[in-house]
Amino acid sequence: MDTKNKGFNTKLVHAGAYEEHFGSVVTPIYQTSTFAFKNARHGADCFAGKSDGYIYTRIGNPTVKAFEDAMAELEHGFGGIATSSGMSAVSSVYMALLGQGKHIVCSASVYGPSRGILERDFSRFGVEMTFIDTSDLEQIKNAIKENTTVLYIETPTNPTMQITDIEKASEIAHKHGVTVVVDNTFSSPYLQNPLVLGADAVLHSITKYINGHADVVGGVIVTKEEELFKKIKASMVYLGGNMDPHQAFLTHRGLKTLSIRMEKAEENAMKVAEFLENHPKVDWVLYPGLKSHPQHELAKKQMKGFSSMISFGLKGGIEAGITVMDNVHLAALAVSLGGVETLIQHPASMTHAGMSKEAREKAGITDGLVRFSVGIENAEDIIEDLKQAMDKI
Ligand code: LCS
Repeated sequence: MDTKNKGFNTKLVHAGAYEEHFGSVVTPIYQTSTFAFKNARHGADCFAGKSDGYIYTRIGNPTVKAFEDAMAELEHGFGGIATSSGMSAVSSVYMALLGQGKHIVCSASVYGPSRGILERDFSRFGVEMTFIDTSDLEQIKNAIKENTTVLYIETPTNPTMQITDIEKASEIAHKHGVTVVVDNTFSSPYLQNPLVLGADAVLHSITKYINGHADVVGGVIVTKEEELFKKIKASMVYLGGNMDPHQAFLTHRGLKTLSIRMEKAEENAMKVAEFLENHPKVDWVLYPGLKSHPQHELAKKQMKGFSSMISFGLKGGIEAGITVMDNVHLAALAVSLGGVETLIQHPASMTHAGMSKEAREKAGITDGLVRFSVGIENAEDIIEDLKQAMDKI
């Protein structure tokens, strides 16, 4: 079914599923590593890009392609590249766009390993890097140098919830020929479309909202143009970071309910954020949906909703945070986010433990910060769980 001119929910359910599979309503799992060519000429044509046939699952697979096409449509891009993990998406983009003597400008507060792989690995190959608060456009202007090739933005940032103006940041970057990449994991295409706002590539850890059920690890990249698509896809294929067919099947199944999951999670998150903001033991709350969030107006303009990630600090600092984390019952004390279940975790000792304390403090990831991923349970049960845990402080 051609879903190009259909609404978002119709795309969620039907996009990508237009190939003939014996009338199967759902794209089947093509659990095969390789594909037989019709003859030698056909094989040569597939490799030369003159025929559309499949070659080898690391390069392409119908189940994976259905998911990639759906994501490309939802993100308004040229094409999708599904990967084995979100980090595989991040590293494929870095591998394609960075090189010796090249420079990347990156949000200081991003998912720990997205920064860690630059500092630990890409630095060994002569890549230069500057970490800044990309929500401050002046800092972007000042950080771009002659050899800058990439502006890498996470918005909202993990876990500090800073919002970067994608449209304005892209304008600045494009004046200098810099490629803009946005990690859209915290928003999903339901809430934010970076390519429409001016970015050149968007990526996701599909482990989070896209799949939504905490049972798959994976990633996806969507580019606006064909040229960039080919460049990143080639790096992904050589790195061997492809998504496998079973992963793609599960992820595509999860994707179909993205809207209704996001709506419910956001409705719950707003209630949880308000509860936290009014609780006497809470020092501060960061949720883009709260008027107190420093970029609330920008979030309203750029996003269709505020997602369901909340960071907060307690007056009793990290000790109080540990009491809460050790005493919740409904919320699981676990990393990851964006699933149907509520999770709580401590970035300084968990997701961002790989960063130096100094870098964390500079990025706003303080020891007292507790991160909460609100699920789709009943809001009153999530709040009751937090309340009884906070009573123990
Ligand atoms: N980008 C963002 C914004 C993320 O939050 C994560 C993972 C990744 C990329 C990497 O994706 P993965 O390889 O794990 O699929 N974030 C995690 C987190 O906050 N807790 O655990 C994983």
